Amino acid sequence: MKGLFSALLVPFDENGQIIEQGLRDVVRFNIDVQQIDGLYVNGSSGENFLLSTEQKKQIFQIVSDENKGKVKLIAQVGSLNLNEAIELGKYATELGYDSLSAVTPFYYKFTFQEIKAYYETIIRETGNDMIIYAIPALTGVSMSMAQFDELFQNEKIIGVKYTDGNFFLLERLRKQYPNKLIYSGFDEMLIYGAISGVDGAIGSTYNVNGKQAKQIWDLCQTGKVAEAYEVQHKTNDLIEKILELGLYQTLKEILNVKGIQAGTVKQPMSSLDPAKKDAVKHLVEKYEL
Ligand code: SI3
Repeated sequence: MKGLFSALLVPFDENGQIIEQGLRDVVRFNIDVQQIDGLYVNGSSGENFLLSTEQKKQIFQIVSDENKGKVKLIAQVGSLNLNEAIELGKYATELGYDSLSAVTPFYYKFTFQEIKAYYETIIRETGNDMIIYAIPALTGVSMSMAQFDELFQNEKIIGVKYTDGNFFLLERLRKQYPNKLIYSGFDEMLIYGAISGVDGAIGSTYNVNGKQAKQIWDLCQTGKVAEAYEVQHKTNDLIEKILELGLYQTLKEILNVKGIQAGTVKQPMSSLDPAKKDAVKHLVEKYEL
């Protein structure tokens, strides 16, 4: 369960339907070309929170079928509807997903005891392992060290996908929990996670730039931090452009340029402005994606 995981992009057509062949091709591209170690399925990058339960299941099934046991699979099943989270968790577990993950419940100001009960319920009902998905910037849920301490007492909670820039807390977690899996979530901060001793990273841009991310990762593992930093600089030039053009729209357009039918994003997100297509093509050439 260590290494680089792509937070899988999902191709949608103009009507918001999953493009099955496109999805299969994105999975293959990640495994064969980007050489990632695993896939994080139905996360933010999969536009999960815009999908129906049936679509989420369809994605879990197609990805598992196309993967054929090649790389590790993590199923993000978190939902404000706990019944849905359980249903998805059971489904992904039956399909053989290596672990579940669930975003901290958001929108309502849940108490920590409610958040803890949410994780315990999914674990009890599915019997699978759980990786907490902590992304305070989007959920508004910032957990303290004491709260992580309480959650990590449960041995089925095997780790955290840590999408945050609080490296003090990350360091405290790493020291206190050498046996829990910690995944760095922000691709533009990969080097800081890697030198802090995380077990891996999960990110959207690895779908198109996994090889370069792997260089940063490998250089850090062998203590070549200055060299890793050079690659991170180049990577962040690219990520900066991607964020300017529109994150998921641009990542999908990059795949489209590479000949993969990655479709578009799901409404209410808006499709890439056609005037930006040339800029995306330029990125593919300039960064040799
Ligand atoms: O699917 C997912 O859950 C993610 O991709 C999470 C991941 O942390 C990404 N965050 C979001 C909100 O997309 C990052 O990979 C992010 O896209 C990247 O660092 C660019 O900011």
